[in-house]
Amino acid sequence: MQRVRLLMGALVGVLLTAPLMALLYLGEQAAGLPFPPFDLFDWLARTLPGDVIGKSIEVMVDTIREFDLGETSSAAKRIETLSGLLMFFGGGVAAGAVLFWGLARLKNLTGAARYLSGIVIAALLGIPAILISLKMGVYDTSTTTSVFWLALAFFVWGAALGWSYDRLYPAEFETIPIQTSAPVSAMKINRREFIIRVGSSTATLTILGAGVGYYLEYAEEKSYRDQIRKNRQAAAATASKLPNQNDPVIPAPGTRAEYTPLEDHYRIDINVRPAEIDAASWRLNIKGLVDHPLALSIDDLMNNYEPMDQYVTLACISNSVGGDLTSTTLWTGACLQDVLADAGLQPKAAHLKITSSDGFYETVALDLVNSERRVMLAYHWDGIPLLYEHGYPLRIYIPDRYGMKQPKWITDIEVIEHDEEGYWVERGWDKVAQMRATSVVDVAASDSLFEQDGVTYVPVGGIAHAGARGISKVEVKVDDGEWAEARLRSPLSDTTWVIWRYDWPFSDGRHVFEVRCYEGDGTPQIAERQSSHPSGATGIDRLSRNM
Ligand SMILES: Nc1nc2c(c(=O)[nH]1)N[C@H]1C(S)=C(S)[C@@H](COP(=O)(O)O)O[C@H]1N2
Ligand SMILES: [Mo]
Repeated sequence: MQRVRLLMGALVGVLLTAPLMALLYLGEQAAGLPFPPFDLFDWLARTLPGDVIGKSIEVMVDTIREFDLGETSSAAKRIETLSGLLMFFGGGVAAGAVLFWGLARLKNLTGAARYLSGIVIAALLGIPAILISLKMGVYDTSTTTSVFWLALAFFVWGAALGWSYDRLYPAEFETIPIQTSAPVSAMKINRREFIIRVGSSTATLTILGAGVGYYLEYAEEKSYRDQIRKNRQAAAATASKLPNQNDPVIPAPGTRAEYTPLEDHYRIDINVRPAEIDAASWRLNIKGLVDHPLALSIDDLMNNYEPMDQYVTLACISNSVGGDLTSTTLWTGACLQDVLADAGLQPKAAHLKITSSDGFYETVALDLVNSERRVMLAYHWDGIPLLYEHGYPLRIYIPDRYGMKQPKWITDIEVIEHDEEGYWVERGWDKVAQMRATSVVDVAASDSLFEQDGVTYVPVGGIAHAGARGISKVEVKVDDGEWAEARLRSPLSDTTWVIWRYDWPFSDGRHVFEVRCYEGDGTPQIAERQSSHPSGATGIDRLSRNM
């Protein structure tokens, strides 16, 4: 009997948690109130031990590749979104099951005590949820309003659980042993009716809440996209052509885009949903060991410093050889050396601790900043203000380092004396995170064969990248042949990837294409296969094709 109660509790949990989530979502979309499921996910991602997180990311990335779930970083965000929703939903269903099971054992609890039990269970779930939301979320509403709203929602939900139990299993039937089967079947019919009634009203609430919430989110998203389009049009007027547009080396058809369309740029961060910072009230605080602490607006950064344009290839340290967690676009920003000069560094200043609105942080050595004018505080990508997901309004660029060293959504730069570990360094990743030299075969374009002097060629191509160290040579090996030199297209800048191309005399059958590269100073890339943890993936990329 207790098992049946447990299942009934889970069912009621389903029926009541769905509208709870839908209404919380509606509250978020309509009034900027907290939405705990995503906060819960983000909190877990920050709190669980680094190796657990590392392992989960690895499994997720492998799964996405294995099952071809599309571009890695957006598939990962979809999985994370779904996990947040499912965890919260699972918690609600489990609470229903536990409550019903408990009340079945405590037979003599009646009326009010049952409601109270529901509210206690709700509090066990709700109080942590409220605390986590307050800690994690950046919401429009005041703390009091947020707490009141969440407490009310959980209270009503818990009371509804208790009430459902009381209606399904009236106290007077619990204590008297049932003699005949007539009341039992009557009760069963009542239960079925009750579930159907509750189910249809909560389904209506769920659909309404989620529907209106989704409409509001969609409308906001649309106006955001319209804004981006306007920014684009304004930028297009002044945009210049890519610097290598006349290069004779044309990428083999099927090679990834040399300049990544902005909407395809990979995205990796510790948030289910990106921070949406209001730039009008936002300031960059420069503090610590400085003579003049600064609070710069985005206009200050754009107007008081000569804008720097740099084509940049960014890569995530979690990227696998040949993976898609790397992209190239045009970054614009202010030189960090110039900004720091205005703050006036004190003699003991040695490191910069950069903090972001999402709780992310990293430390950069001043030695590096002082020796590298290309380190910049970037506010534009592809000629327009950074998109929310890429760090609006401000992020840093540090040449030759993986993305994990380069905070988005920056709010503070504190000048400090002693080095500190950054977010991912504390979780076991490489302290320096210098980009590895890697080369990738994107394509052996057997549908783009061409003939020259009576020989049929198949264009083979891909990219090679070694951070800011440049690429001097790329070589290709087909099957058991010799390593042969590929042609290199001049890159967009000294820090972007290089497109290579190799036209191979076609022969049909199955062939294996391998590639390796050399850094600017001739250092060969690491040929040994190594996974991305903790210092970035290495190894020879190979592509096997039937032609
Ligand atoms: N504030 C903040 N900055 C961050 C991160 C983050 O989680 N939070 N992730 C870093 C990592 S691991 C990478 S790979 C890059 C990715 O930048 P993108 O999403 O704009 O491509 O952002 C970096 N900066
Ligand atoms: Mo990353």
